[in-house]
Amino acid sequence: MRKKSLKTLVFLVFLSLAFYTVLFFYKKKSTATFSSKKSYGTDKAFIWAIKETVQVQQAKKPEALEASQEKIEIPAPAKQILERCPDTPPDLVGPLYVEFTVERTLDEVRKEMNFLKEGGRYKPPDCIAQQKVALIIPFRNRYDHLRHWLYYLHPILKRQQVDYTVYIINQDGEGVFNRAKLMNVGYAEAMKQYDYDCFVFSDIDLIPLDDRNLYRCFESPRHLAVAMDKFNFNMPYDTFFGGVSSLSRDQYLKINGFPNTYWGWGGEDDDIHERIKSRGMTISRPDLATGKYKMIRHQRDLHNEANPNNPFKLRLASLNMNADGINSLRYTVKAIVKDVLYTFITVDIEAPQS
Ligand SMILES: [Mn+2]
Repeated sequence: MRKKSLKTLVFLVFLSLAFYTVLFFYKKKSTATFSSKKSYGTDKAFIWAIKETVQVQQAKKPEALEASQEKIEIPAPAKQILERCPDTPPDLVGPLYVEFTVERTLDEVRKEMNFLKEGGRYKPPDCIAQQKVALIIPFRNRYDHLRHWLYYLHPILKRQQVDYTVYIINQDGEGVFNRAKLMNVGYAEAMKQYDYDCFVFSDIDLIPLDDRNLYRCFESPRHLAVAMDKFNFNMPYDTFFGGVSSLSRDQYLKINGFPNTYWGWGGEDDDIHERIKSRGMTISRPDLATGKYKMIRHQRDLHNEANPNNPFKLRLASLNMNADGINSLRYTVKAIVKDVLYTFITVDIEAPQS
C-alpha cells in the first residue's frame, strides 16, 4: 500500500516537473518563434511550442556534433612540445682558452652575441631549461672587466642550456663599496622581473676555465670558484666561499639572504659561509680541475679598502643573520637600463662616505 502511494507520488512529481519544463521552454521560445502567431488559441500555441521545442532540439543536435567533429579535424597550430633539457648539456667543450690581452669593445661583443634577447636574456630554443637562473654581478667602474666577462660567459651559459638573465648591480656614488648588499639588491630586483629559482653570484673579474662548471643550483649551496689562478688553482682555505657561488631561492631565503653590513673589502663571503653552516646546510663544490678560474688582474678599487672591523663581525654571523639580511634590505633604484648584453641596475645602497 505504502509502496503504491509512493510510486504515485513520484509519478505526480515527475509529471508536474515535465509540465513546468515544457511551460518554461514555451515561455522562452514563444517570444521569438511565435510573435506573429499570437492569434492562435492558447492550447494550439502550447502544442506548437512543444513541437517547436522538439524540432529546435533536433535541429541543434547535428550542429553541435559537427562542431565537435570540426574541432578534431582542424589540426592545432603547430605547437612543438618541448622536453626538459638533459642533465648534462650536450654541447659542452670542457677546458677553455681565456685571455685578457685582446681589446674588445662592447659593440664587438654585442655583434657576436646575436642569440641574446634584450636585458641579457637567453633560454634554450629546443628544450625546457632545468632552472631559471639570475646571474648577479656586483659592480662599480669595472667596464674593462665587464667586456671580458660578457664575451666569455654568454657563450658558456648558452652551451649550458640555462634560462638566464645577467644583472649588473651598479653601486651609485662614491661611498664605501658593499658587495653582499649589492647581491641582495640583485636578488630582490631579479625576483621582480621573473620567477627565478636559482641565483648565481659572481665577481666581475672571474672567468671559468671549464664550461663543465655548471652555473646552476644544486642540493646544497654551491661554491664554484674553487681553483683560482691567483690562489695557484687551489682553495686558499677550507671554508672559502668567495668569487662565484650559487644558491637556490629556498637556500637563499633559509639564510635570510646575505649580510648588508659588510662595508669595504672582506669578510662577507665568510659570513655567508657561516650562515649556511648554522642552518645545517653543507657546501657543494666542483672538483679542482673543473672549478678552475682565471682572474683579471687589477689594482684594489678606490672606496673598497679592507675593513678591519669585518673579521670581528664574523664571530657574530649566526647571531646577526636573523636581523641582517634580505628582511632588512633598504635601497633605492636610480636607473634600470636593458642592453642586449645585460640588465644594468644602478642603485643607491645608503653607503657611508669613505
Ligand atoms: Mn678581484
